[in-house]
Amino acid sequence: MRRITLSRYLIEEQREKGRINADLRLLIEVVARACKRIAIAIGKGGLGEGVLGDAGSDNVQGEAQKKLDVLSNEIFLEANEWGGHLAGMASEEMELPHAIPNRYPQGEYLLLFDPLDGSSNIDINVSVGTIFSVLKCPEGADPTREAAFLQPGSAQVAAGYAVYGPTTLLVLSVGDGVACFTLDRELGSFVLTREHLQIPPDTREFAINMSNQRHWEAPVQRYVGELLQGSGGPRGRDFNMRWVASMVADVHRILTRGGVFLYPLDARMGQQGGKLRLLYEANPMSFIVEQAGGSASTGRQRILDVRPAALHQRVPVILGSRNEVERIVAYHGER
Ligand code: AHM
Ligand code: MG
Repeated sequence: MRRITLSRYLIEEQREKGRINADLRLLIEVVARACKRIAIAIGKGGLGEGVLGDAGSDNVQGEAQKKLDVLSNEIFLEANEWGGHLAGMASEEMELPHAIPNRYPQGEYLLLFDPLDGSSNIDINVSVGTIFSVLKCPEGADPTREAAFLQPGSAQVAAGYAVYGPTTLLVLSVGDGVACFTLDRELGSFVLTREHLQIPPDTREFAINMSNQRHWEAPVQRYVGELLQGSGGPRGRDFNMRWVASMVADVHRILTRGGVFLYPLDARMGQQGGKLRLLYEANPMSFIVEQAGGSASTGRQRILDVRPAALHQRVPVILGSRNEVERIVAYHGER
């Protein structure tokens, strides 16, 4: 069997397809290496120093940080600042963009990331992940300021995520479909295991935190209510529900067998606009989902078209199988 490593895949994307340049290839290789280090730390669990438990600090969103949130953020910063491929970085765990130290050369790309997504699953041995998004730094923009990062998701040049589950996977798109790599732990390299991932347009599976039901808006109440009525209701069939509470794992299931994921607006979050962050959660996941033939919407607008106003802006997220997302968007329009 011909084994295609991530390095070879990227070289082919650069040389044969001309989709990426050497700097973007390096950037993705460095991100993959950082994900490997995070996977190793997670794999140690309670045997590792400073892996499980609370860090005793809050991030910019006022959420309690886990030790692994802090560690993963440091791994990402350290791995990415010296290669010369980046102009700047921004993270869920940092209020302001991270400047590339002066002693290193600067590149043309901006890297945005959620270093450890699904924090509530860290200590219980359930899948967590890393999400990343790559933008170009606009000509003349200052990459130490948030304005440089406030670009719509449609401007992303690459996006991906790692899932740290029973196997460690890296799912990637450089705008040429979606490919999935599995970490070969003996060799220490990511190997291509699925290419041209496609999300089926129809599904019988949905993912939502049902405990928030009483706070949802009417269109989401209606949609989920119809699903719950099963074969006796307006949809005429039964639906299954799954909620891992790690967006990476929930989205990965949808990329594998279809489904729809919702983190909708909630009456308690009116001001903040949603739970999930636009720039380093919703946008990269929406890029991947669209590249796999699915759809991603806030309910009122395509996520990749949202013009960001702030680095840590939040949005409602509805993504996955195209026909279900379209139905939910239509319900929003009927109000
Ligand atoms: P995090 O970035 O702090 O981990 O929060 C994001 C996570 C998503 O991975 C997941 O979809 C959601 O929060 C789970 O929310 P809930 O705790 O309501 O189930
Ligand atoms: Mg997150």
